[in-house]
Amino acid sequence: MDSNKDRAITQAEYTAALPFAVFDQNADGAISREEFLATHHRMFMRFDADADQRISFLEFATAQRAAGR
Ligand SMILES: [Ca+2]
Ligand SMILES: [Ca+2]
Repeated sequence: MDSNKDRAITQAEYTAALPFAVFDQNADGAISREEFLATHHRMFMRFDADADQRISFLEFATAQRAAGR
């Protein structure tokens, strides 16, 4: 996600990593509250490797490394 490798995630990098279509699941040209929350829920599940409903620092760091590959 940190495409310019400055160890910080800019707004532009964040936006590029999360294209509109990922949120707009039914492709109706708008992101509903449900679509927005569902997408973030999926992200949470991906970060929460051991599924204990909490993202530990290690899980967060691992997910960030995987995303920045
Ligand atoms: Ca939609
Ligand atoms: Ca966890």
